Amino acid sequence: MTTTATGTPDAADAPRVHFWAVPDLTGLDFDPLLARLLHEEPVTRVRLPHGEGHAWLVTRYEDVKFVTVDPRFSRQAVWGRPVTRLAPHFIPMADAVGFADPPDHTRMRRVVARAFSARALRSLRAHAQSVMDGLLDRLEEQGPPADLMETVNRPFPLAMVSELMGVPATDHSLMAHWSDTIISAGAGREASERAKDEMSRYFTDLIAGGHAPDSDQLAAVLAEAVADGTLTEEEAVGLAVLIQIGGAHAVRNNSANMVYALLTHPDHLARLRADPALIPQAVEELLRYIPHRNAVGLSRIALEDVEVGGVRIPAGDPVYVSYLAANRDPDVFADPARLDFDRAYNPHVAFGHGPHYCPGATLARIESEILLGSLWTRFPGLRLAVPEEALRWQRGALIRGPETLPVTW
Ligand code: FLV
Ligand code: FLV
Repeated sequence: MTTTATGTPDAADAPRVHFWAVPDLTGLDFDPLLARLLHEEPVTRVRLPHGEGHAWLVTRYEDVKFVTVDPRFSRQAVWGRPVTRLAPHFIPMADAVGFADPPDHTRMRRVVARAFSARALRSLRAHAQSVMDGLLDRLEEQGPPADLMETVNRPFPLAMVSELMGVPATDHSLMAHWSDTIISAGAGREASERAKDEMSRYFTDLIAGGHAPDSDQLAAVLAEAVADGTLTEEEAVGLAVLIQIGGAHAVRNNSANMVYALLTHPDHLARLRADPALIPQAVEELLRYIPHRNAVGLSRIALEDVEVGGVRIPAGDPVYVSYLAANRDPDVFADPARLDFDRAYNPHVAFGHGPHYCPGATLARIESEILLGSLWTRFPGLRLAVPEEALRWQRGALIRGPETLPVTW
């Protein structure tokens, strides 16, 4: 980019603004615009279906990492701005961790870390296997064919995050309904905002009630943090809502995409079944390979002029990073479009990077490992019950996944 004699950027030289129509994609197809921008315009500008104006989009691995750790890019400054975006509404509440910068952000995350301690995770791993075994018992009783989405991929992560949180089983379906409505771009702003209100009221009561049976459970940890003044009630509720949504909705879809990937890559599946010790590494590669979402999630605002990948981003402009594109950067990942369980070097950013790195990453990994390690052990002949072309994929989604996963065995 050239500058004018006065040193101000010449607007005519700024990258042109691409309208990102965000098509409903099939299977694990990679968004063609995103692929093209990574290779041709790694720091560019986009306009998304909702909000106003344009935002910068950063796609190269090193640039993505740079933006996510540099405090000159602020999440807090996004709140209240009509930044161009995929969803009609914002997912996090005003005081939620998603919109916080350090040091507030650090204070909130420290509280959550207690519910994700090594001790809590050990106990969650044991719980995960017993929940999975119970779901597969029921699947066996019911007999083929079955929708794996309905019988396994939905209830499993929902039960796990609810256990972490301290939400009783009787409220699981309520949680599923709220999470799906809030995280859908297609449900409309009104329905999503109403679901957000209802879900926050639920967590306000759960936290205030102090009903969590175990002091490690997040509702109890959050209640204590509110009581001792570490968190405001709004911050605690905002944290609970984001963790419940991420834990139930993101893992349901991502783990369903993993099952789909294996069902449609028979050689990969055969290797995993012959060598279960390979599962953790396969899960890492699937995390890298699966295009988890449509478009991009939450932007950051440049607090001052910052140069990214040789391009000057002016103060005040919103900036998105694409972790999906970064995971396909050929400078980091050899033959990035290939699903390769032997990939020796795989520093993927599927869980994000920097302060906002997913707090549930370890739990999500445990859940996917247990899912892939149990399904074919229990049902060796498990396969799609319909031709691959007949599968239907969610439309208008933020997080991508199949509508149903019909299988037989
Ligand atoms: O927390 C965020 C998040 C979580 C997630 O599980 C998936 C996402 O796409 C996102 C996101 O886009 C922004 C977040 O703040
Ligand atoms: O997909 C999004 C998302 C997911 C999530 O689990 C938490 C979030 O805060 C978000 C978000 O803010 C925007 C998304 O598109």
